[in-house]
Amino acid sequence: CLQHTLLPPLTIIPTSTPNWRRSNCIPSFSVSYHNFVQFALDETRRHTHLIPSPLQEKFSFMNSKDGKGRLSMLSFEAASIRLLRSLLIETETMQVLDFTVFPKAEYDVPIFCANFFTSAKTNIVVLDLNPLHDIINQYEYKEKYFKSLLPLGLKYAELFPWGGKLTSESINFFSPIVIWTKFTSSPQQYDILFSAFRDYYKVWLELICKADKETDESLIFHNLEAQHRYLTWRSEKDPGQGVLKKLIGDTLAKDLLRNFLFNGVDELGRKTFNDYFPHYCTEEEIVKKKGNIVGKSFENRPWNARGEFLGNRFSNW
Ligand code: BLA
Repeated sequence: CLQHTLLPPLTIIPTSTPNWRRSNCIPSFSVSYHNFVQFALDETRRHTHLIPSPLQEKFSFMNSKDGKGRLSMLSFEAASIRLLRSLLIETETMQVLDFTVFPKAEYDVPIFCANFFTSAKTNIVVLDLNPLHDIINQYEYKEKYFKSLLPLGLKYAELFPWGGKLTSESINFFSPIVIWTKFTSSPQQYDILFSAFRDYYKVWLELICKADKETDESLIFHNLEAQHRYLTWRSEKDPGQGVLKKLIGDTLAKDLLRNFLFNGVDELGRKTFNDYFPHYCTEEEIVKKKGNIVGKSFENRPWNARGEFLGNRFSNW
């Protein structure tokens, strides 16, 4: 879309622009997440050798059903990385980045997670080093990976206010340095978001590069099960599911979720969603019956500056 270059940067072409409608191209949003992915790949290659994943053959590019949006997928593996994958969605009305890196089971390093949903007006952002194990009750795991990162988290917690209530279980997958925020679209915010993404990715790369490879079979299994539990949660409850289904239909969306985004959910373990999250089902039923928002919690950031959890210590690990 050459006309993008003629526009001031960081603006949105009104959807009524006749040229745009005719040329069927994606409007220029305030942000493009391509740079984010490019940065991550370049930075990873400075540390390790990336090998294209076998998934790349099947998942690379898709048009949305209406032909007006596109989905671009990339996936790689590396010595200590089971799967690095990214999904970019660009349509007339939204830009989405879902970028996640899963370590191999020999490493108990957190999962790198960047989920950015952008529409003309609003942005929904999760950026985190999702802990593999329980950090609310397991002091050692929190100390091992997050103690030294708290200043980084605090810096961005000031720049990005807490995004408000969220599905209660999600908090078990988040770390004390999670950036969970919503903001109205503005160029400055994207600059800060890009800076946060770079900082978080760099520290994650350091963690994975310095991590000791586990040799104890039972601990490797423990890591594997934790990853399977994470995949089970996300493939079932990802809030992006509805959007994906609308874009590419139920069957392709399910395939994308289970075989690409959360690849491993059908192979790494046998436990089901109910096995891992029995409490959730009961709660969801209550929510459905009462029609209220029992399932959402944490109006405010539930960690203090020392990374101590302030909510009730319920966790269903
Ligand atoms: C909303 N996305 C959300 C919310 C969270 C996340 C917490 C707020 C709603 C809620 O509490 O569920 C993200 N939740 C996560 C992440 C984890 C988690 C990263 O538990 C990790 C453990 N988001 C995407 C993609 C799309 C997307 C691919 O990742 C679209 C294709 C969209 N996310 C999206 C939309 C909303 C949302 C539209 C608002 C809808 C809603 O609130 O349910």
